[in-house]
Amino acid sequence: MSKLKIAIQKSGRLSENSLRLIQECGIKIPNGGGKLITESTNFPVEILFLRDDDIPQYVEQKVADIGIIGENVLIETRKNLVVIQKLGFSACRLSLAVAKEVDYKDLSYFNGKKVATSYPSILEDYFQENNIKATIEFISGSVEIATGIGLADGICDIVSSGSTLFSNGLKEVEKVLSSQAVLVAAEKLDSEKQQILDKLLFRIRSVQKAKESKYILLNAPNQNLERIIKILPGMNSPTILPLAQEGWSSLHSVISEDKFWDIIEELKGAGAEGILVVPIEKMIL
Ligand code: PRT
Ligand code: ZN
Repeated sequence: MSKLKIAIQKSGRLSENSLRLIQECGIKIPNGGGKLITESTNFPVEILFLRDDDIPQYVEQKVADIGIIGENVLIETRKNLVVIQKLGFSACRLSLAVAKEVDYKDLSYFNGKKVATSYPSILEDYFQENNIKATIEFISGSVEIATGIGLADGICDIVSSGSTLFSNGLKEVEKVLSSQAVLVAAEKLDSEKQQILDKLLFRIRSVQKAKESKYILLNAPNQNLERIIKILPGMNSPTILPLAQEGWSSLHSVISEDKFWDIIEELKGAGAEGILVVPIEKMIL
């Protein structure tokens, strides 16, 4: 039986979350011990550990079937790949930045200027779309020092917390692109591999759905139950169990995490007590 080959970053900002996602899908990966390729012991996949910049090419050339990379790398490398699932982790943005003393008003500042970046293709498209004529200076790393050493008037680099820009005397002035980790594949997989991928995707989506949801348990007097049910935007109708205490029930439901804080006061106001909110490990829909 064939195996689906998954390329993930060997070491860097995507590695830990990529491996964790695979493990949360119940796929056991033996401790690699620095190996470049390893097989799962309980699911038909092989994991290839690579530099993130090489992953698009490996997937396009079918050395790997699917890969996990940042959208920034996917777009920059301009390979013919499809995004099959956004993964939500390693979120960041690609932004233009200038020295903090610069009196920056708008993008026209960059006309006639030199900008250093490791993302020349994305930046070229961005300047073209916005009618800016600037010179793009490609550098492969430590982009943030380019203005300080007089190589460029501005930079275009990945920003997450902003502290790298800050500590290099720079300020972020335009967001060029938002990025997160994505699962990519080449256009067509053979049917056996497609079946494995479908199974994997089903698991990934169950894990993601579970992360967005919480299981809620609460106690309430029976006469308030109807009101409480209306407040809870559950999956289906909630489970209601009688408590030993006469006239009281326990109510169980699933809610999305971001809604919880909005409705907690309403629930208390409607007489809910002993509210418990617990994480869900997997959610099968
Ligand atoms: O060795 P390899 O080539 O595999 O790794 P790499 O060094 O090229 O990439 P890596 O591990 O740094 O990043 C992998 C991916 O993580 C990137 O392609 C992005 O999609 C994503 N990501 C998320 C980030 C960041 N956050 C990030 N903060 N990539 C880089 N940074 C760097 C940025 O370049 C800058 O130097 O962190 C600094 C800015 O961070 P803040 O928090 O100070 O703003
Ligand atoms: Zn890289």
